[in-house]
Amino acid sequence: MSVQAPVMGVMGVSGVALANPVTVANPVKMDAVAACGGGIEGGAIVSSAHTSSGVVLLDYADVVPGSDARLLEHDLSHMRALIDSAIDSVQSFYVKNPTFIGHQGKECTMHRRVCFLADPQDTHGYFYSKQLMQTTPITPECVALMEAVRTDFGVVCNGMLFNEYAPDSYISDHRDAKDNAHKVHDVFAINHGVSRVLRIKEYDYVTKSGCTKRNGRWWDFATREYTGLHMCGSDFQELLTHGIPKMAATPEGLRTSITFRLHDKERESKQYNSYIKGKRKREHASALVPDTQD
Ligand SMILES: O=C(O)CCC(=O)C(=O)O
Repeated sequence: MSVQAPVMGVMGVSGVALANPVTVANPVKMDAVAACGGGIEGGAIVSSAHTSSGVVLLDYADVVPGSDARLLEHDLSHMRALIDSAIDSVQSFYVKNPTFIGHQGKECTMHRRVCFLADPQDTHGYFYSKQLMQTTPITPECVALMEAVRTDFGVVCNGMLFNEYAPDSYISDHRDAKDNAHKVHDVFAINHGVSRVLRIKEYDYVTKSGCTKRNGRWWDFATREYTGLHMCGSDFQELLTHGIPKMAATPEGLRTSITFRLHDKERESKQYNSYIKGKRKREHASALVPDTQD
């Protein structure tokens, strides 16, 4: 059994059938969700099912037949020590609230601490919003954890992105790049620390972002410490966004996520060249700004 079958409604802007407007739960009652291990859809807790490869939290084929997008949850309690030491090993590499120049020259901030580890021979770094996060060479503790993730869950990966969230930190709805850097579209995330909400939304092709309550569906899941969340399927990153929103009542304490992806320097070359071009353009533009100081 997977998530409850939705009531199908109007055709959405994306061309896929969307459900009738859903009323999304107000601040999720974390305890209730964590206790059942399920998600909240339109305010109702949906069921989850155990499979040999984890618990199916969301099977999007129930919404859009033919889709292979699924969200699975895995118990990682046997990896506690590995997870703890990997997180300890990266503490000095974090960058806090990095800023970058985004769309139309707007200064944007990433509201969290982040670092990216991989072998620089495998990748130029982590690409996001036309930016590049430099690669920190991978620590032995991270190598050990990555090896365990590969062996136990068959996740093909060579890079680890750490996101650390304080109570007021968040990551906006987004889709992960599904070409260039990531040959395999699956993203495997480890949860550590306090429970936060992972929000999955249908992608709205008009606004190029997650849907609203009126034109699509969304699901909230409580992240649980020492579990892995596996966003898998060839169309997951095409049809769905994910984010960690700031809620009205976010628990005190830190949450860290470690996401594992496969990076490929050769496939990144187009993205890298366009990043370098953009960087040169920005540097050139700022060199032309007159110095107004005495
Ligand atoms: O913190 C998380 O679980 C999500 C991180 C994320 O969205 C990402 O790395 O793309």
